[in-house]
Amino acid sequence: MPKATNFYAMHIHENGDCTIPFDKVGEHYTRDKEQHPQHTGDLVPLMGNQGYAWTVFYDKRVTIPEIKGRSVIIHAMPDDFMTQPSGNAGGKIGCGIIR
Ligand SMILES: [Cu+2]
Ligand SMILES: [Zn+2]
Repeated sequence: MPKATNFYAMHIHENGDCTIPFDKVGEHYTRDKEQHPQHTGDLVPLMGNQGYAWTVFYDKRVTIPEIKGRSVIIHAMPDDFMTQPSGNAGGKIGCGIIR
């Protein structure tokens, strides 16, 4: 049986280029030179359920114009909300461009 629910780190990264293996997305998007997890693009964890996920949340950190054309990245592991520069969240397993 697969685990019912797993947590995956989710961030807005600087660049909207999802060319596999997602190594062109840059660092976590941040407006001011903050540290993780205070980057502008540090988001709530995604809860995966047997290969599927859906989420919705409020976030006052970002405005729509500043994130258009950037990317949302899902990582293989949870974000520890501590380790610099990106929360020790493992590899990038999903990428989408914000339009
Ligand atoms: Cu990330
Ligand atoms: Zn971050």
